[in-house]
Amino acid sequence: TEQTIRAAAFRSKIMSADDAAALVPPGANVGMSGFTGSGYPKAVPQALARRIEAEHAAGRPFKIGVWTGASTAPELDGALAKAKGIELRLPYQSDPVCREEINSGRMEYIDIHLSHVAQFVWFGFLGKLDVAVIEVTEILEDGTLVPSTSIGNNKTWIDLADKVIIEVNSWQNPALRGMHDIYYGTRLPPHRTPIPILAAGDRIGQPVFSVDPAKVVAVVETHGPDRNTAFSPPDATSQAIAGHILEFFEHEIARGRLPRGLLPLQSGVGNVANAVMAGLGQGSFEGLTAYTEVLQDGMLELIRSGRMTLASATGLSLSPEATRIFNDEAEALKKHVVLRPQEISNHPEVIRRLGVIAMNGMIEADIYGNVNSTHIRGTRIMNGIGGSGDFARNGYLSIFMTPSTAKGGTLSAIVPMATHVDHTEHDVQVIVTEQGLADLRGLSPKQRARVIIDNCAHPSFRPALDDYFARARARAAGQHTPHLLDEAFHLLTPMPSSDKR
Ligand code: 0RQ
Repeated sequence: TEQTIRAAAFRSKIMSADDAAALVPPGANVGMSGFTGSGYPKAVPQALARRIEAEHAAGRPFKIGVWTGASTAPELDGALAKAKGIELRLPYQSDPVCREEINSGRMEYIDIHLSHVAQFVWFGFLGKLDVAVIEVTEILEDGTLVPSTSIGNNKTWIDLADKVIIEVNSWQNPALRGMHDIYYGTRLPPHRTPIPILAAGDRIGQPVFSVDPAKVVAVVETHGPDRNTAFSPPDATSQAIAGHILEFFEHEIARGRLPRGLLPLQSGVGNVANAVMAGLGQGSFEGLTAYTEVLQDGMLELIRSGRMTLASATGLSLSPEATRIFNDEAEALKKHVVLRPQEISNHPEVIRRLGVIAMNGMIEADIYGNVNSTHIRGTRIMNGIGGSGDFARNGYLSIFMTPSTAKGGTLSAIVPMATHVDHTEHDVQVIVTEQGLADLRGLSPKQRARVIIDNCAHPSFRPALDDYFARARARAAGQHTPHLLDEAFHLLTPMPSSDKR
């Protein structure tokens, strides 16, 4: 305890997770730490879920608002959703129980661009933040807090909540200290000044959180690892997608539109993203950098091999094996990794200035290049937009990738009209499937449709898409973006009954 909680004033506030959870009133908006499975509180949310279940059993209503950085873990989203304790959740989530609660209509969910969340709370757009529950690794002598494996919105939660509950997780490596860069220069309009980041690795803030000690109502000690999802090794489809992207990069270098070290990379999570990173490790690229949200296995390997010199992110998203490596080598990795608040890791101004190459997954794209990242059949949420919109709209290049079919080949990922649009045709420059790559830059809608169908659609769906496009060209009233609204969704085959998300 003396080592991790060094400020005596905070030691007097040490209590059990159950006692800390008792300090959260029904109806409170609670800002929790946590970003894609890293740095979330391990004990208080579960204690809160137990308390909520007990209250419900006694016939008393009890729900809270849950605000996070991004997705968390079964111990947070899963436990609270299972207890039917969440009135409203924001932003990105990926928990199966949470997803089911949202899609059944029992839980409200607001899907917000990750860079917007903190400022919306400062603007007062989302209401009052009552409590913050934040995982840290240490409380220093001067009462500042050493962040854990993600930053997310923690600075904002600590600044704006009335009550702050701190979880000190002794499982996390103390060597994390110094890896973080917490920017305290954000202001509200009209008093804003430029964010002074000119290169991915620039440090512009302080390595710790400041907190008003008078607001800290509880300190809870924990000892547990982050949620770590194992990646399956890249399959043939992911490798084919990665191959098309790497060939495209070589082509852009040859045309003088990209330097050999490329530009700072942003990449989503998942197997395709990892396959792209693995591919970059085998290519001739040197001096790579990343300005991204999450540091995943593939990027860690690029750093360890010396091909990537610097990665800026807001959280880790590592497999158990990569977590072990990261912990063993944290001291050396500190020179190459910066963790920042998500309003800075995803800041449109910085993304535009640095010229980030955005690479994100999608559910479906239509023949004109509108991308659906979030909704199955236009109605059921999968995860959320996450940071994909921050990067896609503001990046130097905006790439979206997916296998050309889903559900065992029964559904086409290329459709006549997207059932929900997260990224409009204006924000999408490149679409990639295992079939090939469609470079949409400089093309009109009808020209886009031709390359998307020819290069990206699966051969089994190409004739139907060709037929739709030909008849839309013959019959649609408007010939800028020709559509047949009475049959735009006919290509959708019935959903397999197994898909009851
Ligand atoms: O469901 O597992 O039940 O079969 O969607 O699809 O192919 O496993 O792909 O894990 O890369 O996820 C867009 C969801 C892709 C993700 C999305 C079904 C498919 C499967 C997942 P099953 P895959 P991925 C950085 C940037 C938005 C946030 C973002 C995502 C499931 O990339 O959430 O980009 N992106 N953040 O079967 C019906 C289709 C389908 C379909 C896929 N056309 N029709 N079902 N599925 N395509 C990270 C952060 O921001 C934090």
